[in-house]
Amino acid sequence: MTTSDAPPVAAPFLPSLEPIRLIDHEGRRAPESAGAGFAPPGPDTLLALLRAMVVGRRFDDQAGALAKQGRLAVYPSSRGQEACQVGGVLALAERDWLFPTYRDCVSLVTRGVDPVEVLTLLRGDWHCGYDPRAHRCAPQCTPLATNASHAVGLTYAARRKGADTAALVLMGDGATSEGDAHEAYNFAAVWNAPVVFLIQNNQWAISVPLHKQTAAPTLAHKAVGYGMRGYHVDGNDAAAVNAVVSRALAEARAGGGPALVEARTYRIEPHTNSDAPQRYREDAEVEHWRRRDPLARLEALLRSEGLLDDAGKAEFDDRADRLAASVRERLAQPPHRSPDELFAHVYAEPTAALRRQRAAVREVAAHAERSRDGNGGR
Ligand SMILES: Cc1ncc(C[n+]2csc(CCOP(=O)(O)OP(=O)(O)O)c2C)c(N)n1
Repeated sequence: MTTSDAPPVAAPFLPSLEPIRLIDHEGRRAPESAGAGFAPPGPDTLLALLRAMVVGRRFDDQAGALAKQGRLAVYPSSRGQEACQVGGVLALAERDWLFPTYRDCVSLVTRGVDPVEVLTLLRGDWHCGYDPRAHRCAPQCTPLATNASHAVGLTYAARRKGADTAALVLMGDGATSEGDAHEAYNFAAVWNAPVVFLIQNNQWAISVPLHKQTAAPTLAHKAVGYGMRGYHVDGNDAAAVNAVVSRALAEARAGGGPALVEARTYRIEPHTNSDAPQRYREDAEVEHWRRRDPLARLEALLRSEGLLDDAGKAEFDDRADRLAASVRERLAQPPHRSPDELFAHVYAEPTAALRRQRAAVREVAAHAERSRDGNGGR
């Protein structure tokens, strides 16, 4: 029996400084010590991870091209971060919920949302673009970290109703500096909510590097202060992300509480197509991370172990090309929406201010219509 007044030790929560890695940079199985007791997924899951990453990258390239053509207003690329998004989403059960950010279009495609619906909002079309309930995917959030407390509320409520629902929250490193992130971590731990926060640490919050955001040894260490488990994983190793998130979700479902998983990765492309990254980061850094490509790493492993050959890879590429062609075709025409629709679904009952704004927009639209008719007659 102890008479100490000291609080319980934090050691069980402590993440490793070295990221958990199951496949090394060259595509070989990493030594067991690097895997921290995690086992790589079996062949079927490894193949599914690569297939989804190949499809995700092709989708991402296509979306980038559509932004260049002006068919999308903006596009935040996922290139380099596919292992995080795919590894995390493939750990979810169908009944679970996904809470993505603007960066995470590839996670939605992996979850099975129609890629055109994923891009609907970014082309200035109808609101969220997909039905969140149908896919159990929350709308992509643009305000940083607001999705985190939504996930805590949803899973806490589901648990009280007796449902076995867990949630995966995707966040960036910059989002961890927001008050909303702290509130969500705290209440998730206090309420034992079955939520896994997967931080894609791509090392930049637009132009702000990680060391200007935090003095913590790793972002995963932040978990300790809230009383939840923290895991630090190689975010370019899809096998490791999948294994760690799968275990964290299973522990959360079994009543073990939430977890914070930091996946260390890198954003290869600009923050969005309107960013100029050469103003704040070195080309050499980008090149270093380009050589750590998550797709190449898993492909090398699968080929060396005889699980994938040229024909198998060509099948993945074909699937990806077909998806891109369908997106191109279906987004060839610009959307025709009434500006009036901006005001639909903001509140169940529009406020007085919204009604005034809607009336003002209607007036401007009517004026534009009249002048178009007038010009047309000349
Ligand atoms: C609450 C809030 N503050 C500021 C912004 C402006 N903003 C947009 S993206 C961004 C950086 C986000 O970085 P990070 O969380 O690391 O995500 P990444 O874009 O790198 O995936 C900022 C500050 C915002 N969207 N929301």
